Amino acid sequence: MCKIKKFLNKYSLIIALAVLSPIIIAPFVYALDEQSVAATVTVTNVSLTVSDGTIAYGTLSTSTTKDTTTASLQLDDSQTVTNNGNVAIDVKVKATADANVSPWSIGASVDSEVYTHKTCVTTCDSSPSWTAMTTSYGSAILSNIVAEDTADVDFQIGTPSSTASFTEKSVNVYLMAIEHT
Ligand SMILES: [Ca+2]
Repeated sequence: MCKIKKFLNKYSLIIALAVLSPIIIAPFVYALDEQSVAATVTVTNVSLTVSDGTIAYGTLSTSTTKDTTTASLQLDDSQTVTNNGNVAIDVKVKATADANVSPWSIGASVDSEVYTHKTCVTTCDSSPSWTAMTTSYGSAILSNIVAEDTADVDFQIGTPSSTASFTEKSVNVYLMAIEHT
């Protein structure tokens, strides 16, 4: 009995460590087992610019059209839309509703005090297809312009068949980018 007690006194520290060791080691094993996931985020930026942004149709007779294509006697002044956001965009257009245009109003075809303002986006210099604008944004005229890409738009004005107003009109146009879906 005395021998056992001496043995326990001598090796008690070793026995204690042997029992505790799994508890002490285990946390360090789990702490080393760490992995990371690299994560980034960017907020959508929908943005466009139009260059050069001005069209001077000049002085025209009644019931006359003039456009920005390179066709004979036309202005060769296509407008270039640039997607300077970070997502693909569609582009819509509308005509001004400003009082400056009065007594004219915009229509699908010219009439007395009614003018037209139209857009074309494909083969406009050779066989244009003109789409009439209104004072509201309608269907997109350009679709899926990717970031940093450009697209050309041509415009055509049509003067009223008759008018009582001979002052210059600011027949301005607005373009809006929406995220392509
Ligand atoms: Ca211009």
